[in-house]
Amino acid sequence: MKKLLMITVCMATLFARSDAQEEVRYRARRAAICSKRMLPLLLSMLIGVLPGGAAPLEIKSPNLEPPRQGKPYPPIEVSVGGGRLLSHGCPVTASIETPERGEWAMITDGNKELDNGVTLVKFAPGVQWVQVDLRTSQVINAVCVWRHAEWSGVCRDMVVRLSDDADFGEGATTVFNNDHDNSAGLGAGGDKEYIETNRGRPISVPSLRARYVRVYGNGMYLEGRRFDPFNYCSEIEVYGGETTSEEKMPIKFTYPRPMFK
Ligand SMILES: [Ca+2]
Ligand SMILES: [Ca+2]
Repeated sequence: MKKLLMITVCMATLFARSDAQEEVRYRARRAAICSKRMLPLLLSMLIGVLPGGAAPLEIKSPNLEPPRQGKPYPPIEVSVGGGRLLSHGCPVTASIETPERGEWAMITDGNKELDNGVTLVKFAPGVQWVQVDLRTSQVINAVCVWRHAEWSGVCRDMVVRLSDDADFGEGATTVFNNDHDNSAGLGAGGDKEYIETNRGRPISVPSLRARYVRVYGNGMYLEGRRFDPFNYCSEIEVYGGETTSEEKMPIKFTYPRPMFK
C-alpha cells in the first residue's frame, strides 16, 4: 500500500514538472515571438496599418482546422516524374494591375523566406486573386501556397482553381475551397481554414491538366479577433509533369525557416 502511494506521488510530481516545463517553454516562445515583432508592430501602428499578431492563440473561426502544433500535412505521393516544380519563374497576373507592395513576379521567384515582409506581395482588400501561367497545359499533381506566414493569421476564403482558359470562363476545376459560408461568392467549399506557418498549405491535385492556377483570397483574420482586409502572398508552387514510372515518391517541398509552429 505504502509502495503504491509512493509510486502515485512520484508520477504526480513528474507530470507536474512536465506541465511546468511546458509552460516555461511556451512562455519563452511567446516572449521571443513578441519581442521579434515589437518593431514591426510599432511601425505598423505608426503608419496606421493593422499590427501583426503574436502567437496564434485567439483566432476564432467556425471553419478553422484544429491546431497542428508543428505537425506537417501528410506527404503528397506522386508517381516518379510527376513531382517536378513547374511554376518557378512563370508569369503571374492578378485581379488588379499593381500590388500595394512588391511585384507579382515575386510569387514565383522561389523566395518565401520570412524576412520582415521583404518577400511578401501585399495587394488590394476584398475578394482578389493571383494567377500563375505555366505557359503550357501540364499535368498538375500539387499546389503549395504560402500567403503570410510572418503573422499568425488565417487567410479567409482561399479558393484554388485550375483551368486552360486564362479568364476561367469555362472548364475551371476547383481543387481547394475553404470558404464554408460562401462569403467570397464563388460557392461554398468543404475545406478547412488553417493558420499560416512556414509550411504553407500543400494541396493534392488528382493529376489534372491545366495551364493556369488561380488562388483567391479575401483578407486575413489575426489574433485577438482582428481582421486585415488586404491580401498577401509570398509564393505559389505548382508541381506535376509527365510520369516516368509507376513507383511513388513524396513531393519534396522546401520550407522557409519558421517564425512559429
Ligand atoms: Ca516569393
Ligand atoms: Ca468564408
